[in-house]
Amino acid sequence: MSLTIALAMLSLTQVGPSASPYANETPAQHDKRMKWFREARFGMFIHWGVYSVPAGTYEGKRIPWIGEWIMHQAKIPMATYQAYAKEFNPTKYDADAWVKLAKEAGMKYIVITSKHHDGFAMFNSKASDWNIVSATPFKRDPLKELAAACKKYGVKLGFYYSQAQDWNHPGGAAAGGHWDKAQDGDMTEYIKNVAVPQVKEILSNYGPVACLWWDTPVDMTKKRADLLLPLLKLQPGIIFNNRLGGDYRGDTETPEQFIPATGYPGRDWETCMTMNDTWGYKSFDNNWKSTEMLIRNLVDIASKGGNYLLNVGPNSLGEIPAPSVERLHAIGAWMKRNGRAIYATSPSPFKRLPWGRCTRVTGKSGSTLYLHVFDWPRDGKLMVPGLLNEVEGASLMVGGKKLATARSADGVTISIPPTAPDAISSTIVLKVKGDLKITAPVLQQSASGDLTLSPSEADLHGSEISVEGDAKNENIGFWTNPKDWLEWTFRAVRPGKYALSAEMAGYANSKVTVSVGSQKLEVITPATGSYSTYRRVEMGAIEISAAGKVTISVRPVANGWQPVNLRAIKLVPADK
Ligand code: FHN
Repeated sequence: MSLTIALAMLSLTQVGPSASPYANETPAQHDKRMKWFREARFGMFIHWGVYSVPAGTYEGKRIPWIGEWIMHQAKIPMATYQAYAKEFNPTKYDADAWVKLAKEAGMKYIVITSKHHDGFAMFNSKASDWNIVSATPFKRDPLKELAAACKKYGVKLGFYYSQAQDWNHPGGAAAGGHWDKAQDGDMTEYIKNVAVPQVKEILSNYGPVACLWWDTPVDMTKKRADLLLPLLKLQPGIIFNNRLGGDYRGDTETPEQFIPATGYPGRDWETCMTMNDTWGYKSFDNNWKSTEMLIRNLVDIASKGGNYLLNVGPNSLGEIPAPSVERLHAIGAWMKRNGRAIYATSPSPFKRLPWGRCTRVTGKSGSTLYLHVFDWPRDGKLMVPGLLNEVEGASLMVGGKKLATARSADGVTISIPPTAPDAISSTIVLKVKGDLKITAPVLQQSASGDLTLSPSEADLHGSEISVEGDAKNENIGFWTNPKDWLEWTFRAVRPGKYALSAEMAGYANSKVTVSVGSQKLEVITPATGSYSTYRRVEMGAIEISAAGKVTISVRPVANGWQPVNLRAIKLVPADK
């Protein structure tokens, strides 16, 4: 079908819920469409635009916060901001080199900002002159070049498009607040006149588009979202995220700058994250995450069934910052050795492992468990707690050295060499027979009654709350959503009265309820000045009336909750 006919058909398409190209998709069709995404696990996010010219500095001042928001943060008038385009001449841009870099890092797809909130089209747009071909000395269309390079190297390409927030087109800044008369206008008109034609352009002129990455759906009513949704039909099979608005859930959840505690069972998801503290280039942001953290994040995400969309913010010359390149090379080297344990794997069957993470591939006769060991045990024994299956064999992923195993009522113990093959994360391949049989080890109170309930033993409920830090410095963090809560279950052996205490940290006083059956303690946590300054809080006393299963839960109190970090809760017999 020609493009003209396809577009004509689109204008006849009825809007409404049926405007979704996937409204009648069967589960099997959905799985087929999501297949590449589920296998990919690792992608490159690229935030690139005119904001790379000021690079975080305006009128001699370093503007706080993320670089691509500089126009908004410094309330830069439209005309002043638009003048930056004249200096945007990325002569060092080399699409081939970018795609090769992504591919060598082990990334299977790229998502680039085709238009961010500054409304600047990084492509040749007929819908607005505020685009890289018309408004800059560069004159080239970088997306055309990127699409060609992606095709050449077999890397999928997706487009980010800021549909609801556009500070340089009248009506586009309605949602994000505006500061210049020239921004006045109607949001629906902006969507009709700018967003709709531009989304048509990016979905028509660049070959296959693997995903559309909408963003900041402020004020995106269903009516407005329905102006955009049918356009996805221009790219059969395209994936779109959950940020379109209008209550459309899309295909993917998009946790930003964090890794959810348990992933999103039943939903596909992708954590997007910066390597420093900004998405768009800032000349003075040097707060780079370590390669160790990035690799472990990737492993952690894969172990929870998600993808890692890791950002680079090229400068105005078209160069990806050297610290990003360095890290991507290091990740690539690790992926060459361990990628088999990441791509196309399923989430871990274990709730938590004391030394690292697990990914798995399950077949008809058994499973291959990939054990990602972050903390290599010094005693030569790696315990896989609760695993009851018969073992077929164990080996190191790199080099294939066979490892002896022993099974006991507590799980499987693998004999390992004295030193870790990889300081960041070593992979052990453990093949087991039959359906997976795993028992969650039950925490048991000691005979003296003392019990420490550690973060990694907790059951976390919610979207953001998660266990942070390494084994020695664990805490429950990212507890920013007051709906999130947690609980511990243990077997009590010594009934009696217990004093409860916990170490907590946070910027402000906060209120939580600690419950044990019908007993409730309302606890006020102190403002400690930071999320890493902990103070012990005496929570009060509870009664354990009989030996057996006990559950202790901690929930935010609706009025008075502020984010806190929580370290282990301690139970000590009250008469001690
Ligand atoms: O406002 C944007 C931000 O600049 C960046 O693009 C991120 C990436 O997920 N999305 C928005 C904030 O959620």
